[in-house]
Amino acid sequence: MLTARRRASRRSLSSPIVKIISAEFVKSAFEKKHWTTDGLPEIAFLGRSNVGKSSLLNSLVQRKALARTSNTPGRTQSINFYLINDAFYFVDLPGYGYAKVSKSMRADWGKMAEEYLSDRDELVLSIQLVDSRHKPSKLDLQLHEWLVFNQKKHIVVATKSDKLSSNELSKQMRVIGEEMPSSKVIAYSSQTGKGREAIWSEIVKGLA
Ligand SMILES: Nc1nc2c(ncn2[C@@H]2O[C@H](COP(=O)(O)OP(=O)(O)OP(=O)(O)O)[C@@H](O)[C@H]2O)c(=O)[nH]1
Ligand SMILES: [Mg+2]
Repeated sequence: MLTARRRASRRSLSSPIVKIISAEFVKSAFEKKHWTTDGLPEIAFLGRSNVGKSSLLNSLVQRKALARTSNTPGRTQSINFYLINDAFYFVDLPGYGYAKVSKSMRADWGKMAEEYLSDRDELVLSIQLVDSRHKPSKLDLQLHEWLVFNQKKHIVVATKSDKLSSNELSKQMRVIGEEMPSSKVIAYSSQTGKGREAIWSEIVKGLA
């Protein structure tokens, strides 16, 4: 039988988690000409407003406030670049689907996001977030179909899983899986860290 210590070391050996040496906010871009230009690979975080993009990003690098989180949906309106380990970027895209923003702002979201997603050679993986408590919305499915149709490498992360019992979560994972059948779906909670290693493992694969 393995001792607890050996078990722990075996676990850490098999852990895909990247050691975070540095994580820094680099810039907010409102236009293409402000995107970064150093050619490092990028992982993008996409999802409706308030779904937990900034929280996921913070929890992956274990910094409480690298990306701003808030209870005010629609807070992140620019494309924000965070440099991790001087090696790659996490890119926090504005949340979509917030009803109270103006029509032109909603159109801007589509334009800005589609421009980034379709033109960006540095993009190696898109992480689409959906709320684990709900069936994916029409906008979630629209974005998802766009990613699939355009053959963009992506995974789906079902956030806020701590708000469901394990039975409810299994049911919701089935529901989400049925709506997004061709994609990997990972249940996640920024409160408990559930799913964090699995997401890192996909990021490492994306960067390879
Ligand atoms: N319980 C729980 N709350 C979460 C989780 N992830 C995010 N939240 C909360 O949800 C709210 C929104 O989270 P954010 O990370 O700011 O969401 P966002 O997608 O970045 O939002 P925008 O920038 O407005 O698009 C905050 O109050 C978070 O604390 C989670 O896994 N569990
Ligand atoms: Mg945010």
